[in-house]
Amino acid sequence: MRIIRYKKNEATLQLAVVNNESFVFDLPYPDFMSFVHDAEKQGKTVLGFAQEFTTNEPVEKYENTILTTPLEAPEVWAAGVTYEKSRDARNYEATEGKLDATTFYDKVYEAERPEIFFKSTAARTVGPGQEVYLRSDSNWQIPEPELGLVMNKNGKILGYIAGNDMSCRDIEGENPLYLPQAKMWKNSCSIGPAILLADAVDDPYELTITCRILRHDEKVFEGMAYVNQLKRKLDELVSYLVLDNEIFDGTVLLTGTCIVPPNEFTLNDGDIIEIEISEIGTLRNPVKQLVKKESVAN
Ligand code: DO4
Ligand code: MG
Repeated sequence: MRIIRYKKNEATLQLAVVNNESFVFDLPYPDFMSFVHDAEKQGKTVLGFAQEFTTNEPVEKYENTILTTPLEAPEVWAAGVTYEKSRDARNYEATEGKLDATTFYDKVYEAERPEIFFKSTAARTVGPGQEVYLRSDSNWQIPEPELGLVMNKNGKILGYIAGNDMSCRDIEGENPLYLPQAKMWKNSCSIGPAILLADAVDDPYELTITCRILRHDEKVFEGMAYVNQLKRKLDELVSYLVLDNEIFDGTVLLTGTCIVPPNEFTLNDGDIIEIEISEIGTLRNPVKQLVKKESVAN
């Protein structure tokens, strides 16, 4: 059971529930968190409450909707180096390919404390079909396909979402202190296409993630991973995020990447990125290259 927002008409974004047969049922709430709060007020589970609406007449099939972000996440946080694949890729970019070197990425992969960083705000986060941007001062940029956790302000996991932690490998590789610049700029984060309700998932570690990159209608990259390759537990990542911290209803935590395109690959203007997570759906975004201005002051 999934929650989406779709364009009802030019002026209206409609919250809706999608059942397992891909039928869409409108929800009379302005946003996901209002729906969750009303379920709680009535002493119902979010899944049980959502199911009640699926006895209505469906309004549409999922594939016919024009989707937008299923929620305005006030903040998006991200965990890093949570999969072996990410550790190896970070080592490669930080050491100019000397794979036998031991770095702080090895240390953080093994350490008790995970790497958690601030990734995005609602204004920088886009949804299905919207452009993600390539920053103008990087020549080595990739998507990072990640499982996202949608939480309430207490860190309770309400659902799962696909996320793209767009990243500049050259900027981070030059110096880890450049991480915020390697991770955060206009349209550098995408989430969607739906929130898979946590109560509807038996085992989130069984979810699979696939990433495809299309260039001029040709597939130039495809990679696949299992969430059970994650070094840490999802609850463990959440517990570090909320420790002595205030988060807000609808915060998203991306849980790290396990899919990295080959080292010689960089995204181009016009590429299409598809991130598919089983049971959640496919998050599809076109890529746009930002053009360098004459001076950073302009
Ligand atoms: O240390 C950099 C962040 C790595 C990351 O974003 C990831 O592993 O997904
Ligand atoms: Mg990442």
